[in-house]
Amino acid sequence: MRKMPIKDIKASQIFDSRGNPTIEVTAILDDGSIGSSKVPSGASTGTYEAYELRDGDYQIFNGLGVSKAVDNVNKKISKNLIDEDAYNQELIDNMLINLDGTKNKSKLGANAILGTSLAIAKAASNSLKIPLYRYLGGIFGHKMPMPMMNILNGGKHSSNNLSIQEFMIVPVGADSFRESMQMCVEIYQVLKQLLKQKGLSVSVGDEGGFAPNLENDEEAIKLILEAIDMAGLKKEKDVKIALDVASSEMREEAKKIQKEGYYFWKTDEYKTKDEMIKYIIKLTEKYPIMSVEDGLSEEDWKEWKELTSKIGKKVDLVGDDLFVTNKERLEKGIKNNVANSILIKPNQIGTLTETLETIALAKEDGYKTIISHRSGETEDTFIADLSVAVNAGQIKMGAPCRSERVAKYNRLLKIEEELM
Ligand code: 2PG
Ligand code: MG
Repeated sequence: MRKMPIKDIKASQIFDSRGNPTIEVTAILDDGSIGSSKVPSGASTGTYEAYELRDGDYQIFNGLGVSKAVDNVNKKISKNLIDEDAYNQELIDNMLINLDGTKNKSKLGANAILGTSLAIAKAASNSLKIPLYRYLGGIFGHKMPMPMMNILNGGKHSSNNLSIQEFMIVPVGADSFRESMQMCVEIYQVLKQLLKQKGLSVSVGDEGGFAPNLENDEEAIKLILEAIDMAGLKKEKDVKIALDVASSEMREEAKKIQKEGYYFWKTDEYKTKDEMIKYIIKLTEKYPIMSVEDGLSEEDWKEWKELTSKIGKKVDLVGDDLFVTNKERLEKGIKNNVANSILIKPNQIGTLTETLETIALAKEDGYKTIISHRSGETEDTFIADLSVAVNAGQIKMGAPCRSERVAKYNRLLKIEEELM
């Protein structure tokens, strides 16, 4: 088997779309091929995610510097990986996991580890002169994903009064990725006009969706349905709605007021676990909602099971904070009939190999896979290629607004052209 030794690995501190520091890792191979990876970062992070190493010095970047993670790559990781075979991703990732030695990658930092893992994969694909999606997926990776576009932001991604984090449109009637983009973009532009007409704010949240103050969550859904209609499209047939409730945040807020359920902190509304289940079911019955992510918190396995048994046959119930792209947590979900879909974020687990293993497990057990960005992003388009490589089916990357999101949509448009 041909091998390609790693010649050098370097890291630097750069910035993400929220103006916070993040890490960029560059891998250089013996034949001169280069691959770089810029690591994203979440705001509504799950408790069980792999550890994002931050400096914690509050005098500098409010504690968010990543100079320790950068040092770990430059001083520890590179030394160990130089001369190893870049074409053997599994070996590289296992070395990274062993070098760290902790369960959640807290010693070297999952950001340092993921940056290295993905930079090497990119360098390898450049060395072999094949597109990244082809390198990752082989000839079987051919399916364009359906975008789930977050066009109205709330929760921790905005300062408006909506506690639900993401209101997304899913262009189920589109025949191609290009067409799905056209549908979503046109709805986005119509929604902007609609909000303006109503005297509502058109400034955007972290993921590029509008973030107006509204009466309540349902008004957000109604406005989107109105925009779909005004764009000349049919709800249900052409476009459905997806929500990311990000309810672990509501749980966190509830804890602050010494309660055990869900606190919609922006509107001062409290729901017990039981009321939350009823609320989610009511929304899915009333509106054309095909997918609900984190409708319940990362701790509430019992309630998740109940929700899954009640509406899991007709609605995609997506575990994000619940599964954190972690095989063990997904296994627990599969065994207990909890959820039927999983959100995939490489930085939740920390290496490419583990990400691919979790995707494989989900597919084996009939769970849908949705590749996802983070709310703090960069211009890195890795996830676009990944979604095609693994035939993920769905991808969420925010609104068609803010270049760190648009870069990924544009990458997928190019991939579709190549595949045609
Ligand atoms: C989510 C993500 C991405 P964050 O909850 O699904 O939309 O947000 O990156 O802040 O965790
Ligand atoms: Mg989420």
